[in-house]
Amino acid sequence: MFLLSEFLKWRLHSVSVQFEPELKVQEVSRLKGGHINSTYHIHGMMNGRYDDFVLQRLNTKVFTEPDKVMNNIGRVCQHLKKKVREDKSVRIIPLQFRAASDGRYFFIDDNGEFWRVMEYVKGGFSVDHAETVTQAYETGKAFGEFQYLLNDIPGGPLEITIPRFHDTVFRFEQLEEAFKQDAAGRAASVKEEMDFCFARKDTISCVLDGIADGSIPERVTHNDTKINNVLLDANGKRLCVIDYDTLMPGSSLYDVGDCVRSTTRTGDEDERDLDKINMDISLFEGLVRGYVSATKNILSEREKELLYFCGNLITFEIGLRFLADHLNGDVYFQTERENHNLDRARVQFKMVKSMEEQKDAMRRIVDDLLKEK
Ligand code: GN1
Ligand code: MG
Repeated sequence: MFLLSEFLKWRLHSVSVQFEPELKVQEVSRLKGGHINSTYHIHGMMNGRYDDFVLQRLNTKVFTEPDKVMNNIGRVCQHLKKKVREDKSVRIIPLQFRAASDGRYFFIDDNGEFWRVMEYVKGGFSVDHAETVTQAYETGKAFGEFQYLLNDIPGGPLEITIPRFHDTVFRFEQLEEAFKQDAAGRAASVKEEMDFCFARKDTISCVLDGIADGSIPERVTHNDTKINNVLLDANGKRLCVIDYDTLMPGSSLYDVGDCVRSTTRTGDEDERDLDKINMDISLFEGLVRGYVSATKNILSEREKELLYFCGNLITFEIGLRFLADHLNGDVYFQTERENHNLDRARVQFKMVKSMEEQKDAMRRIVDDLLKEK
């Protein structure tokens, strides 16, 4: 648990009352998990009743156009609410944002910081990698359902809030540039990691190629489908998909890929002991089973063909990003220790290796699941 300074608590209180003027804050704690925004759990008393909510400061260096982020979120929430009303079999509940006293769903403080408030989903918990096949299945099903429900969102494509976010070729170029610039003087110490990346450079354009030739449709995608962005209930069933900031036009394969990266990993995203890191094939099976059961009817042939490989691709891409940030001096992802981003990059590359070794089994599993009725 992080200890918050009295000043920060006071600040969080003064922002909270912009959304809930009657609120008497009782407890504030930091919610861990994200590398970009700062997120807090507020427990308070309002009109004689206890209430809990999530207060979040958006990182506007990363999300440079927060109004566009909120527009996308507004559209998606509205559509999801309609779907949940219409179809009682839908399990995932949409996030609920609270309006500030001026009616807007955010508040900008005197320092220009961008804040917003969401309902705290009671009884929800998350894990950083799957502990059971059921958790893997529920995660795949949650993101599959999310994608399926957004398949017919009206009003055209969402806004692009971070251009080229999952453009793996661009991410590779960014790494090359970071290596060349060597801003933090770390290039000489990552030769082995760079060799690993260059050896795989020709495998990274398949999704972009598919989007360009039309065989892969651009959909409404979540783009940050880590397992800890699904809340599970006390019975381990999917309850809610969270973290809507990177909702954008994208490929379904990005979302499955990031899900595979986090869900099937046998250790933490920043584990230092790489012997603990592998891709667990039974978790992969559970995850794909859940995802396919929700999306089979909307996937194109090319999406199906690349389903077995997208975990490999996105894990590699996120490894490139962590390594680039290490070379740039840790300017993007929040870090808590020396070489934190390098440790994270190494875990991703170990996962890529493990997936390469299990490629045939992964392909077989996907093919079999797609054939099942
Ligand atoms: C960041 O902050 P968080 O954990 O929600 C990042 C994702 C990465 C992820 C790696 C906007 O997400 O793209 O996959 O870290 N978000 C952004 O864990 O860059
Ligand atoms: Mg995120």
